[in-house]
Amino acid sequence: RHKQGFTLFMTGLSGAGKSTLAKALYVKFMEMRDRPVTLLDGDIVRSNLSRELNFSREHREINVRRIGFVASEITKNRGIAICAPIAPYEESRRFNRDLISQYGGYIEIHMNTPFEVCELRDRKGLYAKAKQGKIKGVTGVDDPYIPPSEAEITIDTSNTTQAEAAQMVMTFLEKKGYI
Ligand code: GGZ
Repeated sequence: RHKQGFTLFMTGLSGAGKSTLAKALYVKFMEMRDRPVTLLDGDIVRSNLSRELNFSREHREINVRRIGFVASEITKNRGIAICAPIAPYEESRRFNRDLISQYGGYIEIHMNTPFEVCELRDRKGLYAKAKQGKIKGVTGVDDPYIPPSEAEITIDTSNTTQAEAAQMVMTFLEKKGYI
């Protein structure tokens, strides 16, 4: 019997822990040797699929829908897609949910680590640059992040270890029969 495909769609601020969790889950699914796994991390998509796009609302929505389209094809073919863009707007998240749900599972994971913690981590110096006025329109600083209203899983990495966060997702997937 074939299990259905599914998409894990992480959303949250830069520094909230999306990529770290996405990579940990990617490794876990690879080790299962069960189905093909595709990681669509925000920066990888930006430098390949969405090179010409900027960070305006319009372009962010296009970027997030592109990710959703690729994930929907993977899900249709019974694969596992792990997506990790900021995805700050409800419209494109809703669009992806409706699209992907036609073919398999759509699991939205809201990384709701507080802004202050993301800012302290500031791995890529994004928030420092925003503070110095070197870049404008940074999500959480002077650009909006609309929290999802119906996320399947919510994770705050300021009070959860990496292992715990990954386990929360695996437990959810087992309970729902996706793995
Ligand atoms: C937010 C920005 C911006 C602005 C560049 N706002 O930590 P990072 O560096 O690697 O992750 C961020 C990434 C966000 O791209 P996404 O494609 O995930 O965003 S969206 O879903 O809104 O399309 C950050 C970097 O790009 N970055 N400028 N102004 N993040």
